[in-house]
Amino acid sequence: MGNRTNFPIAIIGAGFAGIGAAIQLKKAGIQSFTIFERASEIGGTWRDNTYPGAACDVPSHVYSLSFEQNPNWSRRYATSSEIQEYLLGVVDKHELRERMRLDTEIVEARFDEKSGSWFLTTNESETFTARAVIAGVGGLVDPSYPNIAGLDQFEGEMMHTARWNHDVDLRDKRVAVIGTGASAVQVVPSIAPIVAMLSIFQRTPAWVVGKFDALYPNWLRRFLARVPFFLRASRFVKYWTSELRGPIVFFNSRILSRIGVALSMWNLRRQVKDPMLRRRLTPNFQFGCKRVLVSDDYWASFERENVDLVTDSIEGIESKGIRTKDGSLHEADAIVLATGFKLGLATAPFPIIGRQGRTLDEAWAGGAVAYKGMTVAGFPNWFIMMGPNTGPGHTSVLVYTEAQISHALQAITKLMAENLKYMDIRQDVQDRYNAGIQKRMKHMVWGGCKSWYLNEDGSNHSLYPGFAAEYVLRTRKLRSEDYEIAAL
Ligand code: N01
Repeated sequence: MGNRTNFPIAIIGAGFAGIGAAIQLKKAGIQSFTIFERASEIGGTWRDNTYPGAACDVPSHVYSLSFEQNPNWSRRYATSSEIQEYLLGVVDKHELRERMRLDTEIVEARFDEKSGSWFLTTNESETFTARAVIAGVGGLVDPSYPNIAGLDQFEGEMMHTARWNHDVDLRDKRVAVIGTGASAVQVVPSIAPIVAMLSIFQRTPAWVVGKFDALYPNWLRRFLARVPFFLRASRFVKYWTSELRGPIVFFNSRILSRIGVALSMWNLRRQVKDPMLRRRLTPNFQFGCKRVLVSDDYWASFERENVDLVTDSIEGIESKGIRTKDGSLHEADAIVLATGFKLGLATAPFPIIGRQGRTLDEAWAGGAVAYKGMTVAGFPNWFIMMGPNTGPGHTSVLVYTEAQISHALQAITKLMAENLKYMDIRQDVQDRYNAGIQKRMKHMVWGGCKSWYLNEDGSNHSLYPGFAAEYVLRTRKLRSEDYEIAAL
């Protein structure tokens, strides 16, 4: 292989994607990488989301790195802190800390065509040069604060689920939760038993299916540690179970949707006795159109005396609470914003300036597009993790991420081995790929309602329209002919 030390690689972000990429680079014998992380600790989503009840909604045997399987998950769906511990352990095991620059935010990246290098500028105005960049900055990172009048007028405590303030004690307080998405279904049942009063402001009810979470007994964990074959088998089974259920979640098929609706309605009936309440909690959009939620106790929370479902729309926030359009003031001591995230994968995380001075935001003005979700024409040697149209609606995102890591690694290995200046995906190849993705999108269920999956114009640049296995097959082999290649 070419000169390994003269090929500096920047990994941006120390979440699952960045850590996974670093491990695989190391395993391939490539040591010349630096991980840049804007926060003071690694972990991404699992460092940031510490609200009560925060956990994975994909079984942990699949929601972990296939090359770092963990026999010790304490339960089927690990909590946020357990996942963070797992990531910390993996970082230590692979001695990644020495390659890490924490508290270092990349604020600009500029490609220099002459040298085939990216110049990365940090928030401290330092500049780093990288021959290749693996951008693992995450897709759902920065909290989305709702555009509600008077948000800053509230005199009580206010916090977003993704920025939980653990100094605030909610015990015996009147708490309002705005939002009923994946974060809300976890936080609501966790705080309902301890607060005096919980008002949940629902704009759109969600389809929720059973989670069937369970603790893994010690003997099983010991067994899985001793016989890794069964750990791999467990992952295999859980992965294929989610894949095979995929069509119910993503295809625009009335028949398949009915299966999902039946599962969800069963879940609602077993948790809520009151038919009136059930009606108010029942969605009126097609199953799968928004992310299907997973919980055994979210709906049951509404049966509690101290929990109130508010379906009147919000007029504004005042010093003492939330005013709804019917004129009522719902007084609260604390407001929890379970209002989701800004969609990071559809825009450049910071100014990224490629060939001929074109920015990534300019390239994505009509919607975020990347070949196989990873490479963008005009931005050579830049590999996006969890990029456009690579999100799953039905299984572990890490299956896609690992495919991306492997693809980037193949390209980087080629660049190094053949002493190339750069590999730039051909515009025609990228256009053809995207046309195929958008054509398939028409058969998917996501166009029928409003969700974070969609851009303002209704186009979908976030999810992958198909099975994870198909994506993995499609990305398995680097097709050099798809790239414009320049020698040094
Ligand atoms: O956010 P969301 P989330 N007034 O965008 C409501 C991942 N995740 O944090 O549906 C009133 O889903 C909004 O209402 P509506 C997962 O990929 C994973 O819950 O737009 N309400 C909605 O109910 C997930 O999809 C895990 O009408 C307002 C809610 O806020 C993604 O993160 C766990 C409002 C936002 O729901 C986001 O989930 C948690 C307003 N002005 C999250 N603005 C895992 O377990 C917004 N809403 C892996």
